[in-house]
Amino acid sequence: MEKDTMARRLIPREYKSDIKPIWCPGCGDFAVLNAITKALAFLELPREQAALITGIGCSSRIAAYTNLYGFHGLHGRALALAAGLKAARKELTVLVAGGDGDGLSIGGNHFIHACRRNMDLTYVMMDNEVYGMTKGQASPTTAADWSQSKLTPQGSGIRPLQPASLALTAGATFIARGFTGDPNGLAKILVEAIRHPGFAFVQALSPCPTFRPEQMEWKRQVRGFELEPTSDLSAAARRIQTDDGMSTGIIFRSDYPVFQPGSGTTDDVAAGIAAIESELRV
Ligand SMILES: Cc1ncc(C[n+]2csc(CCOP(=O)(O)OP(=O)(O)O)c2C)c(N)n1
Ligand code: SF4
Repeated sequence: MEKDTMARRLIPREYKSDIKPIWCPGCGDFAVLNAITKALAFLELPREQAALITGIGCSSRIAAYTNLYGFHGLHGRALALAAGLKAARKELTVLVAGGDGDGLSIGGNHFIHACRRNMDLTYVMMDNEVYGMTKGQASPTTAADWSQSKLTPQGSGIRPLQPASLALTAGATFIARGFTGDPNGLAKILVEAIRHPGFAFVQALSPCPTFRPEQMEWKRQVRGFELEPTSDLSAAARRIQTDDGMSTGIIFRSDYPVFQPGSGTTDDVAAGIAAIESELRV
């Protein structure tokens, strides 16, 4: 990759690739792409100093739509790959992205351990409360009574997971919720998440107009920037549990030692590969 270092400041569009997104019109994921590129431009991050690692799903296609280093990995394995990359290349800013299915179903175990390990990664979960790519099945964040999927015509009957709550319990040191209907607010959150030393989890409420058209109402339900960060665990837990999941802002931020195996130089490629292998065995 040609070096941006010492070059002029880039504008958000210059962090996008030439590949045209194939997301459906109105998909919230467009706004996540815009928010990420805005945040990178604000931080003046040279493209060759950042990587975007994703799993599989509509949302995970985002890696191809930026011109950062990237890897469109396996379903649910983005965090494992990212941990290995960060172990080997400490100097890279490593972003990770995917859907609620990718991160909480098949990738749920990796999510828990990424939170407790506290490596310096920024993880954006595009939460549309559905499996979009596979045509609209219930995900771990889908309400128990959502009955529009042919697989669960009477609803799944299973309580949804609250991603922020899981992240807090598992030890994430930065937890935020943004909304694609407020791309500037989401970009601000991402700036803080990338700056945060340690594992930063950002739940991006990202509507799927194709399989969850009712989510177009979120723009009337989501409240902007109500949350100011607390570093108090029990206050954060109370905040998450007493909220309807529609407040946005930084919920929790705390200092905790960052886990960085090895010296993080390119000599540590073996350490990176070992980290990926051990993650994939979890
Ligand atoms: C190992 C494996 N299991 C299942 C699948 C099928 N699959 C592809 S994407 C997906 C879920 C997508 O949902 P989500 O992660 O929420 O992303 P979205 O498409 O909604 O953005 C599933 C189950 C797969 N590709 N690989
Ligand atoms: S199916 Fe849903 S999540 Fe996938 S691209 Fe279309 S609107 Fe977006």
